[in-house]
Amino acid sequence: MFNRKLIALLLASVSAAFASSAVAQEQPASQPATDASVGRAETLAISGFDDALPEGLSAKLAETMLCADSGVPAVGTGCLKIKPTPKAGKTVSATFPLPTGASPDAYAALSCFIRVSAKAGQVSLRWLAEDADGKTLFQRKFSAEKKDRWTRLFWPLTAWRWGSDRAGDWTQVKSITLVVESEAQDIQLDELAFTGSPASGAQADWLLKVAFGKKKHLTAGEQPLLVASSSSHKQPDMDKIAANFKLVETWMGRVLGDAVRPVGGDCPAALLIFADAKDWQGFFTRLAADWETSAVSPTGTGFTIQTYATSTYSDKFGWDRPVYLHEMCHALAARQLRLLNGVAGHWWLQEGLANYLQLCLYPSSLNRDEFAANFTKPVDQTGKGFFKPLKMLVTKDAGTQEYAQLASLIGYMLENKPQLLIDLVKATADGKKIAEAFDKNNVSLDDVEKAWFDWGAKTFAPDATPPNGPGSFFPVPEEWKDIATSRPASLPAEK
Ligand SMILES: [Ca+2]
Repeated sequence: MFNRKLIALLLASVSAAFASSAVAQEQPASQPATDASVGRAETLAISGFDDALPEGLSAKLAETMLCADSGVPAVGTGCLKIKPTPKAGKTVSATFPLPTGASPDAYAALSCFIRVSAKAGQVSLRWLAEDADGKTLFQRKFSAEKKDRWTRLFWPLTAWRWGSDRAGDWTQVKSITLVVESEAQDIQLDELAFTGSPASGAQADWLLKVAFGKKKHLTAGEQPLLVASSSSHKQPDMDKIAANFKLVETWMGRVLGDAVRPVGGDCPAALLIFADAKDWQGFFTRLAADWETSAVSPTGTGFTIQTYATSTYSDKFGWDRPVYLHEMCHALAARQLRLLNGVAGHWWLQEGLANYLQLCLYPSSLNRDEFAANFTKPVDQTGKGFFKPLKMLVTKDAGTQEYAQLASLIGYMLENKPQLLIDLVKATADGKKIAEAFDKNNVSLDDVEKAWFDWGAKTFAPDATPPNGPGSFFPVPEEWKDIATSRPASLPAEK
């Protein structure tokens, strides 16, 4: 089976020190910042908190008030005080709608002055950037230390993590929410704004810096695709991997139709290739530090987070490594289809697509006899068999043992129910119930399970002819027809 495990980054609190990506500037209380230092010309002001509370401000389990009398405000005549009134197990937060028509993607960072008061001496906080439905598209953890003076903080938009609700881009962000995640007497804010001009390619530059630092590396591919490697790959190899990436993008565009709705901005679909497992796992440590979360290093041979696919160099495979294709498919499904990686409900489609494509091009990844043997007995409805009831697969973030079934399910839908697959992807990406997609196509989950099984029993019957030579599962997609014929007859298996 595919030797790939999903281990997510854990959302845990880390050190009190500000990571390099949240830049602190000290601002003495007696010296309010000037307009020049705030850079007004390049600023999308959310509020200066001088004359009135910002329109639409809402708070959960907190009082919000203007305060002009509890110290010198950072800028102007007033600031905002958030006074938590916490309840066990409930979230303390304050939400700030953005000005109508504002688009934060035109700015480089969120910025504000902050001053906190807490018994612990510091407060754990998190920004959420939300779409029109209030779903989190981006998030940024940070902590603020108790001080008697203002600190100005910047959070570059390149170093915000995606949320686990919805994939999107900064043009869709309609509000930001400050979540208070530890005890605090009060939190004061001033001059809340998006600021600075984003450099072209900033997201890719940030990613390469986190991945490789000053280490020598090669890159290939054109935006939105990026392949980068600090390992033994030579440039011709890099170009071949990038060309393969492009074919995945073309294939996805052809078979997924109007489910292709890329996130905008300069967010790349990337494949990062590290020299060895240690270097690879170091990337997740550095990434977690930049995001101020803590990381659990992945095991196996590849891992994709957001639109960032990662793997290592292998002498055995060179450029033509099955796991590269697999992870590139995950990265593109996130960027082009807005399917989240490592999130229940999205998982079965992500893994179905990646494993289907892997089996199309690298059939040695799985033994065809497993299908032949298991399509002869009914699906065990208790979920203990090789194949699981579909109702158990579509809601989970499960493991590698279901990859083969998911690949066959995608294969079935692409051949027989392509519109159903498109509608399932769209409903999932939009956070809707997948029942809507089944209804629209006049089928039920049970109908699909039965039809998929009957198709599989026929397609993988011991006397059926494999579509692309012995041991193959599915026809080679047209994008790879020329390449597939020039490949060695039997590539090594990656298990
Ligand atoms: Ca102010």
